[in-house]
Amino acid sequence: MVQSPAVHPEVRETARQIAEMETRGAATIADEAAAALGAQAAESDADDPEAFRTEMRTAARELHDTRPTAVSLPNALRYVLTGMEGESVAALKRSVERRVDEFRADLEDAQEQLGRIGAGRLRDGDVVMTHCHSTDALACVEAAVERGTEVEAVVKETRPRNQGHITAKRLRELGVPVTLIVDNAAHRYMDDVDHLLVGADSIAADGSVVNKIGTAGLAVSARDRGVPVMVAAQSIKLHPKTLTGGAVEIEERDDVEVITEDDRADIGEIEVANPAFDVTPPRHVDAIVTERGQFPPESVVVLMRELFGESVEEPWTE
Ligand code: RUB
Repeated sequence: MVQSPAVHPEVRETARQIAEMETRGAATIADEAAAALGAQAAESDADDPEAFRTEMRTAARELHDTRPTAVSLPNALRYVLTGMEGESVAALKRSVERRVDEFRADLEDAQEQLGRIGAGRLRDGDVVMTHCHSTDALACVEAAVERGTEVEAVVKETRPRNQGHITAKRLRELGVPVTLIVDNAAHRYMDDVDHLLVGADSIAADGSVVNKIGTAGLAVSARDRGVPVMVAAQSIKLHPKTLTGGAVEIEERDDVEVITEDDRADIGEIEVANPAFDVTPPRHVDAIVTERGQFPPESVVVLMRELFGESVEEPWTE
């Protein structure tokens, strides 16, 4: 019987944390997944190069199969695995470790850079409305605050997981005044805000933005009120498969996030739907702010071609 290669406990634990949303948000997921591949490589006891490669692919698959929507995850795995090179296990290990370090450092630099670019859109006295918790979106506010720009925030709680609470906490740490609202109050507050500021899990070649469920309706509301919609997203959020007609899979999560089993039993026979993300069309987005500058959504495809070309490898499936 062929033994399947050992997956490092850190890979298994990282995969569990991503699947159960203890680790969440597209950039953080990518960062942790890359770190787990680093642990797999560093502590591998594979005795020949092919065994090492197989082990890395198996680990990457386990991480890949956790959540389907944030493209930063496959983009991170691809970056690490395509840089794996060498004739010996020792050389392969070094190449993976180098690639992981590079990826994680680039991620941090990109977020800082996009924060500086996004901050340029915020003026003294502006009020931003946020949805969910996005580290890329918060980087823009942080850079603005560092420049001395005074901003306030209307923070949507973001059912069913209330990631708005994390956003509110981070904003308070930055000294930003926060008004927390329930999701249903968003349209009521649209006249009081100057920007809708959100992150992204994936951006398609046509400029559509895939982000936390509720973003699409919020963007319609913002359009209705003339509020500009700003999407903060590092280039690892660009979904290369959409260049060749692939679709972004929208994750459907467990019913218990929406309703307790007791409440459900009390109501009687119902279906519960819990899609975690939705798609905002490019016509409802004003700017996608990346570390390479800000783009009207329709032209993000240019950056995508430059970064990925036309072919998209999936080295974990080989
Ligand atoms: C998080 C979410 C965030 C993006 C961007 O969803 O939709 O807006 O992931 O986050 P979930 P970041 O909580 O289900 O993972 O800017 O930190 O990458």
